[in-house]
Amino acid sequence: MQVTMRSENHVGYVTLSNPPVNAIGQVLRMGLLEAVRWAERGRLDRVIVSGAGGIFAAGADAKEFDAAPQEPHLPEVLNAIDESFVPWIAAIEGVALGGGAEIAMACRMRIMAPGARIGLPEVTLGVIPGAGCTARLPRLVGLQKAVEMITTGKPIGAQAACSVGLVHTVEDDPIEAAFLVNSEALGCIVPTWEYHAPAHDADLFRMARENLQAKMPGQEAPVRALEVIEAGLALPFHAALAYERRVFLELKTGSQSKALRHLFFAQRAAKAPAHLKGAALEVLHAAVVGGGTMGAGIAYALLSSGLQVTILEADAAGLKRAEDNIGKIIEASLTRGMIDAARAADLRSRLTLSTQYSQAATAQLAIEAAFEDMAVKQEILGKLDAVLSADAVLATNTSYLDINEMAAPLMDPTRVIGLHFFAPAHIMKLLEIVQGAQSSDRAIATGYALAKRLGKVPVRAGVCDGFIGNRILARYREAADTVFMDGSTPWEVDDAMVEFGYAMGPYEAQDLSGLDIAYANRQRQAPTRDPNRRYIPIADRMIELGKLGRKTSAGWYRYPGGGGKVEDPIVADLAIEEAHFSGITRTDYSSQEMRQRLVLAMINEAADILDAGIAQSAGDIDLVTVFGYGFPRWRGGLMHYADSLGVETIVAQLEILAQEDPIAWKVSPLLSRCADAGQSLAEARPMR
Ligand code: T1G
Repeated sequence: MQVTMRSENHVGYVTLSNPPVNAIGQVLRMGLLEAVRWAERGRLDRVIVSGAGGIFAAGADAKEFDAAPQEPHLPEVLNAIDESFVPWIAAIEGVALGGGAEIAMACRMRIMAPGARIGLPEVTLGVIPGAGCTARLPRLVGLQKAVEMITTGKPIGAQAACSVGLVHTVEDDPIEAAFLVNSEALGCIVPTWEYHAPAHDADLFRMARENLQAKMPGQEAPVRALEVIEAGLALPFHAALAYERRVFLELKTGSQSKALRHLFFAQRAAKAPAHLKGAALEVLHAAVVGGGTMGAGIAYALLSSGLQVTILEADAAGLKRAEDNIGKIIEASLTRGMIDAARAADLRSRLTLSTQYSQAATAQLAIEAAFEDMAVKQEILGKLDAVLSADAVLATNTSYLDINEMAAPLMDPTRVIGLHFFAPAHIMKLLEIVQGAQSSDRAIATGYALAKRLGKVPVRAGVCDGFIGNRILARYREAADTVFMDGSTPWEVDDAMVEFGYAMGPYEAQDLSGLDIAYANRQRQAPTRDPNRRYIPIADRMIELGKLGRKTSAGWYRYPGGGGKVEDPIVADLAIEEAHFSGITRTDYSSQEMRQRLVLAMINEAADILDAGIAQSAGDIDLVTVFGYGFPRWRGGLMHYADSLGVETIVAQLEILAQEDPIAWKVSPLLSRCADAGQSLAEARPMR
């Protein structure tokens, strides 16, 4: 039974019970509809509906989205609640999201527990609310708040919900409070559907449309939700619901919803493999070596998860820098209201900074976040190896380097893993867990447990230059530089990729991180680079010109006065000059041609990464590209997008490019195998 019913003194208690999150599937909908009839047969004074397991309901069962809708449909169930002569009161604990919030809105009253949240995250799954919310919510909270909640998908807390009129009161025990509601007062509350719809506001809708175009370009659901809200104002309530349903069903089967649901479930599947269950070391104290930008971000993330943290630095100057960096993050969190003064004090109370490795002796985990140099990292790991207990896990935050080589000199290389955080480390959700040839199950399991504790999305990566994400990034940048050299400019390439859905293009992004990082990697790779592979020298010229990016007020763009980016004709001329030296006749690429080349380059490289077993699955590569590199979520990640194009189409396009440059565009064997077998990348498994 997913809906239990009992009555006491003419009060009905209906409990939603479909663990773990009371997702609303057909069985639960049937149970709810039966509960309405049961309450009416019993002529109850009221029904108090709540959720089992400390959660009201997480919304419609997203696992049912791919199947044809089955009766009873949720709108009809909620209309039965809304129109029943027995008033329902929603007693909300935990979360009431999507359809869960819609159940609550169909009740006469809503009472929330202080820590509960209520929201409409449907647009994050590429759909719009489909059970009356676009008509009920504006009636309850007004247009402005309804538009904001539905188009952003962001939930709000109990006090905020009470202040905007979405819930009537906030009570420690919502069920008890619902029982105590005066029957006459309850009887005076009209059904939600009888509330007057707010007046249309043309300016509000125009500004909301402009805002969505600016903030969520390319995403269908938020724009369609706005359109349905607006259309609903001019329709009778039930006609508005019918229109909402039509749009919901249309979006549910669309590519963007499929892509967003793919990511939703891929993210939840990203957890430690079953064989690692129970293998993790319990971490209470962690050490971070290096208090630079990355080290401070990692330390803040560790502190925020409740750990004791020791930051180790080489000298007093390093300690000062570390203290300043961690202080900046704490201050920024205070300013943004993400933490209060008490929380800031708590964080500081669990932080120690020292130049003495002995201060980290009790740490169960140490993460080095020092300069990207093998010798430096080996020296640090050696010092940690000597001080920490034998079962402590040693991790490196290296972005590219070979952790097998790094671990080799240690007494016990099995305790070494890579924990590759992404800047800013306390905000970016991706964590690449790099498994060395000798990394023990305990070390890997500890990495996964840390990811869960930090709320990160863990993706296991094998050892290669750049692991998963940075290796794809290197190929993306090489393709961009080739297009730039052969007939474009950084700003045209960037514009093309922003049109694809990135928040910013590869050149603007590299100006943020600094051109010197990629330069150092090219220098490191130079001895082993394929001499027959075309090399694009433009980025090296930039280093010679001292154009390192924002940090030098000039990179691919100029940043006069530290302000916004300005195109730099000197940079554009570099390509013309280099093309002349190389005897190249430049081409005038269209935006579509640029996008195609850059995306195909990434797909081809990702296929090789998957084929080599560096990544475990295409879904993992989707998580890396979305959560670490800004690939547009509503396209589902790089490999989901590739499957939407079709592997055979991709191979055919690559083969055309391979005629131009057979080395750079060598078709990944995995793509050829999938095309021959009619297999998708989602089904592909590594050869090794
Ligand atoms: N459908 C199916 N399964 C769901 C689910 C859902 N809506 N939400 C969570 N799960 C599964 C999840 O896959 C995982 O499974 C387990 O529950 C725990 O989830 C009609 C049409 C509720 C805040 O978008 O935000 O309503 O991995 O790991 O961190 O208008 O889950 O254990 O097998 O995330 O404690 C709108 C999505 C649906 C909410 C809990 N609702 N869920 O977070 O646990 S559309 C949403 C969440 C809709 C209506 C429309 C979170 C959570 P497994 P978890 P958590």
